[in-house]
Amino acid sequence: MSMSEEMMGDMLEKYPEKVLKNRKKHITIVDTNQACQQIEANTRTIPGIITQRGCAYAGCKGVVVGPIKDMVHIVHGPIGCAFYAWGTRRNKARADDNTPPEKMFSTLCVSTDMQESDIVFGGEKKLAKMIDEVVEMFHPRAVSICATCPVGLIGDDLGAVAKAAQERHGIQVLSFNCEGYKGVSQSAGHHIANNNLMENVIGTGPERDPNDKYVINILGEYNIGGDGWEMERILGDIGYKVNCVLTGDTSYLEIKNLHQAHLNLVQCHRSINYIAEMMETKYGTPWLKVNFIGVEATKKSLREMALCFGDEELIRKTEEVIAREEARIMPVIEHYRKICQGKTAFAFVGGSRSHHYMHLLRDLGMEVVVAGYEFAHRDDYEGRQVIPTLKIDADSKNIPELHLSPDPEKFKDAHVHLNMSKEKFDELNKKVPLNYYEGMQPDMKDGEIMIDDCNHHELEKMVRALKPDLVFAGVRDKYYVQKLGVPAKQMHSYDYSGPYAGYNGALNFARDVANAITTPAWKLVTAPWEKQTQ
Ligand code: CFN
Repeated sequence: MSMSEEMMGDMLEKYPEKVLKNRKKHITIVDTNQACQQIEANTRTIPGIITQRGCAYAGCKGVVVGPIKDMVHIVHGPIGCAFYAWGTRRNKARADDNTPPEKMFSTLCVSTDMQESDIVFGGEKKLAKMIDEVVEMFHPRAVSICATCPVGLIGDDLGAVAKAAQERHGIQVLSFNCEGYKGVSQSAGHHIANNNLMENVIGTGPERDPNDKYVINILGEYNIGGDGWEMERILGDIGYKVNCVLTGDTSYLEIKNLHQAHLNLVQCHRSINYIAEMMETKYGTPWLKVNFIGVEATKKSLREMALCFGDEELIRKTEEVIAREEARIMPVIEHYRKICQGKTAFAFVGGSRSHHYMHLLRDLGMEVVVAGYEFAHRDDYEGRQVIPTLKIDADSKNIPELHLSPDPEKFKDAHVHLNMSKEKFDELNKKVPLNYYEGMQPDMKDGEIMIDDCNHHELEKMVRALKPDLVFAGVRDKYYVQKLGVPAKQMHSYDYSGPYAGYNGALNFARDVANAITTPAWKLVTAPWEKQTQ
């Protein structure tokens, strides 16, 4: 029996039989001889287990809709739901040419503060009044209403209230039926938010300017700790025009113009794949899965993007920026790498970051020996092969159309308009192959553990048994891990640090990781419960 199997047995033995059977399906010991190991994911957490997941409301209001800065977001529900979705995610925003300071509302926490009488008699009137007040006081460009659990239970008709308010005020009022209990995690809320934005906002702005070149959106980037700003810096230097970042530091106006881009980049696939796919169907906008977390991952993403546009000048500029940035940061990274080399980590974050950060940790010579997501779906774990079918059109210098979809059938007609010879493209494509696996498992090694919806009991057992040097987790598991004497970093909001994306992000991250590993503080900790048994 391998060490991993032995530890798993010990970890699961506490469970009643039914729970054990269920949890086993959510845990995989990686065996690279098997082409695809299945893992159960995106299913209901067993009641009573201390899960780290959030709810549908968190996924809709907290993740996708909340960061839109020029809208006022009304939480229809008890004040607690509003308060806990306020300000904790560190999705940074600032005024810019599109959004003056008086149209910035992202720091507000607005709620109908439902009381017992609202539950008994209904909350629609209170909500309608609140919309009127908000419009009068703030003059936002649009308003959102997000439902919490009790609203669904008492049956308030959010859609009708929103429609009437829209007619009264002449601005868009979007209602999201994202009651917390919908689905099994925040993932359902992402989907609800994606559908509404696609149906009612995206594409309502003016048409694309035909003279614009290299226009892109970054979908699934929320500017946590300023990540999106660092990506925009790099992409701007290369010559891309970033049309919209969805939804980090973004405005309602920019989302209306989302259809103007030539290419959609998808940073967090889990929360935004729906919009990427719907835009591909509706507007023919190709999308490319990227990862700007990690030096190597950033380089790969930049090269793939340039290849999508099939433009020699862009490829030259891309290499120039990569060389410039690497020359600047690699000596410092090398210094930190000496400290981090050979250390092990656990990564257990949300629905995409665990995999993204594996790349950056590898840049530092570290290995992620246990990894998992809270609410990802099977494709985020298992990966899928992406086979681009290219039809080359060497004459046109128009917009690129390259589809990187897992379904080659769907894209038999996909094509790239090249601004270089076909031979040159083939040569580059050999170096940077535009087909790859995305997903966690193909990036893991034999004997490493992949675990879905890991709970308090399981993580504690694994930390005790495998003694990692560092754990990347959320705010709920950070502190008990530290009480076990192991440093833990909160990878949802980066504690108070960041950005961690791109080149400057890699520097910040390397410094923070090296600091965490070398501080002697955690080794001096005795957990309160250990003291009691002494
Ligand atoms: S910023 Fe994103 S990257 S959107 Fe998603 S799946 Fe959450 S809030 Mo926390 S950090 Fe996390 Fe991802 Fe996409 Fe953040 S890994 S859990 S719902 N997430």
